[in-house]
Amino acid sequence: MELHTSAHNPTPPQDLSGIVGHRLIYTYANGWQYEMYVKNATTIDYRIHTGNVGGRWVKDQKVEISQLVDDVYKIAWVEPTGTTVSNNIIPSRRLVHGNAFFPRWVEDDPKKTVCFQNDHLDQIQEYRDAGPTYPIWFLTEFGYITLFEFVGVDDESIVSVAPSELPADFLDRTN
Ligand code: FER
Repeated sequence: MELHTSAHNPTPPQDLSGIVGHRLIYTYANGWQYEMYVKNATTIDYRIHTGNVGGRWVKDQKVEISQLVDDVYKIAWVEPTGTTVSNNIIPSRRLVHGNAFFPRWVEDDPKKTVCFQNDHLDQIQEYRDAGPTYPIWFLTEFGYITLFEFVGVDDESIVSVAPSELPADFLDRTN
């Protein structure tokens, strides 16, 4: 069924069942490989496998998830680092479009953010507050989803170890 909005009702009905409880592994056009587990309608866990912050991983990042139309979603959030991310995800087309806005200190020294962030929140917030924030580094890339699978909601075992602790063939699994 096609859903119509109007000036009086601009928000379409929201059905997030096509994205919540799913794991996505995707590769950006610049070669960076990311994994996102949409743990529930307000929370993601993620791991960054390769790229300038390869090895970084995060649990319990609060996010806003919107269904734009049909199988088109937007997931957006603000990191404790000060980085903001707004990604469009179209699972049926295996397409991600990522927009990430990084504070200057992250671009200057990305390794400062490579850790299991949950164990270092005080340090990360010190970095964030020390800056510099500007000029923001704006990264915009398309990505391709190599794995998209339903793994269930609120499962703490899906993202529970560092990228380096995963089996060597972890990223090879595609569907
Ligand atoms: C993504 C793009 C950017 C993503 C995370 C980031 C989990 C940002 C990470 C960071 O703070 O370094 O698709 O997905």
